[in-house]
Amino acid sequence: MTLRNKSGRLSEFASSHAESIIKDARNELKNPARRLLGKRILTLGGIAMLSGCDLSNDKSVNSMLRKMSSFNDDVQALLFSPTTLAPTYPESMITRPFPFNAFYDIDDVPEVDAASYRLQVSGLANGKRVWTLDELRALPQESQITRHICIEGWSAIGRWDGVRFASFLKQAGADLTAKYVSFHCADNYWTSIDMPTALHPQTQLTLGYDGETLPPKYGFPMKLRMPTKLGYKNPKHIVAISVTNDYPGGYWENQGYNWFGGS
Ligand SMILES: Nc1nc2c(c(=O)[nH]1)N[C@H]1C(S)=C(S)[C@@H](COP(=O)(O)O)O[C@H]1N2
Ligand SMILES: [Mo]
Repeated sequence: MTLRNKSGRLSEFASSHAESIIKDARNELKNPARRLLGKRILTLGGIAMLSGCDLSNDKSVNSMLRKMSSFNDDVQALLFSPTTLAPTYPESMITRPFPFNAFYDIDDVPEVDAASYRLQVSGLANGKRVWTLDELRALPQESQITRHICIEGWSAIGRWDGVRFASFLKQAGADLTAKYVSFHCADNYWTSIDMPTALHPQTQLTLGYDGETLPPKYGFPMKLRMPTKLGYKNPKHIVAISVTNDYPGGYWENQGYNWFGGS
């Protein structure tokens, strides 16, 4: 079987987890139309895999996969390149003011108390399990100026400052071979991502916005910033992170938004 991602490199993660990821996603396909879609995709995908055709060279397989990937999580995950970077922009292109969005009005943004804030890390992690804000701030920080794209039809460029999520996961003793990382938020929002995206170099545990402490409306005290994912995959006000092999879903994902939600 030859599974290749966008950059044409064999994805070991994709090969080793393909079957179980497909199984999990299939279980999630609840309404009849999506179930039918899933069935058809698995058949075509199965043929591609079983025939051992080179997915990066075979044009017809490629275009078939591209079509499927717009609505199929498994295929998107298989094609995700862990190393391809999202575009970055100069400071002059930052969108001001940066838009606010949530499943509620800006007046209802949760107020999280900095002093009593604790980040819980649970699941497949054998390192440190509770983090204070000061401990997170003491970790090496980096910045990115990237584009946030919301499925509701807007995009904006912002600067986010924080800790590279891959190094945080290592410090937290996370099992980096697990399939998912899930996030629970102070406003009861939740979402989850695949491990290759969690380890992507631009995936950031964000503590600052535009050089300032992350303001409440953008997710104080901490959010996850991923320029490779759509807005709803970027959780704000994170209070708990879990490393798991059990498909965690998400607030919008469970209402029909695509789970992979990215490039
Ligand atoms: N906790 C939490 N995180 C969330 C949401 C939310 O409602 N609650 N909305 C998501 C959506 S749909 C978008 S577009 C972005 C908006 O982030 P912003 O307010 O920083 O622009 O947050 C995402 N993360
Ligand atoms: Mo969004």
